[in-house]
Amino acid sequence: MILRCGNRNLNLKYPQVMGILNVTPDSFSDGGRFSDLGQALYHAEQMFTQGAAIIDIGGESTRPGAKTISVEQELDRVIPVVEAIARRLDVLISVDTSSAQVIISASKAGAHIINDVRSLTREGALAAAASIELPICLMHMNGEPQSMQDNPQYLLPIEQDVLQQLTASVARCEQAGIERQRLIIDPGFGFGKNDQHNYQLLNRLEALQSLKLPLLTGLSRKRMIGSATGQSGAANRVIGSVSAAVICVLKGARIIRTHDVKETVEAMQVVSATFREGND
Ligand code: 9MG
Repeated sequence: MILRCGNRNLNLKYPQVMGILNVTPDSFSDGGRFSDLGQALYHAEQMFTQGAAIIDIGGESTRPGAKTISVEQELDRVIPVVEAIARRLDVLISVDTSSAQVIISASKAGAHIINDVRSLTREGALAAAASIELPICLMHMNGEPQSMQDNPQYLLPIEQDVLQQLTASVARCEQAGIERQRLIIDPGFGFGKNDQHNYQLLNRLEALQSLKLPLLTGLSRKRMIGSATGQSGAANRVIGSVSAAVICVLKGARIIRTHDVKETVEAMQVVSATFREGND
């Protein structure tokens, strides 16, 4: 299966790795703008060399309890990085945003994919996404990042809730004129889900294949990995994260969002070698 990403194609017959590039101030050691850009480029280049097919650039933290920022701040952080990467690297650029203005500006600056954890629910985002021609990743979330981890509850089995919400998001997009072949779905591990919800969802991930859309997953270094391994520091969760990524692709995921590109690419190379020997 091929996903058209602007003027580029992404082959989803085999799993692809999306490297995470956070451009929030706390992700840089010094606050100067110029060096921020240099550091972002260095990190992007490193992930590209390690085999990332996509770099996902985010200027607003979506961690539980994270503060929202103004659109101007987000544009200021994200757009120069998109432009610089588009000029220098032959890699697909994804922009992690919920803001209509950022969606439009990112597409003009050279982005190939929009990754919205809020599934185009912010004001103007749906119309903005309809006005561009890029793929959009729609993610399941229960609540808002500020409060989503305060005792999350589900009335349905988790995979059914996720499937229902994603089905509704897809229908809403199609009604707004966003072609189905532009959509990617994501169950949103860690977004309004406790550890048990997350592992139930991982166990039943194949249920999402009924939507027949490309599936993206992001479990990299998340708390659910630490809860199984006992590793409290995020940087010590690499092996657990790669293991979870392998489970995801065996259950249908084709894009893996990760901090640890080298390790994840190697694991995906083993999965791809196995897939290549299967029946087409
Ligand atoms: C921005 N972001 C953080 N976690 C994510 C996840 O699991 N999926 C997607 N699509 N984006 C995420």
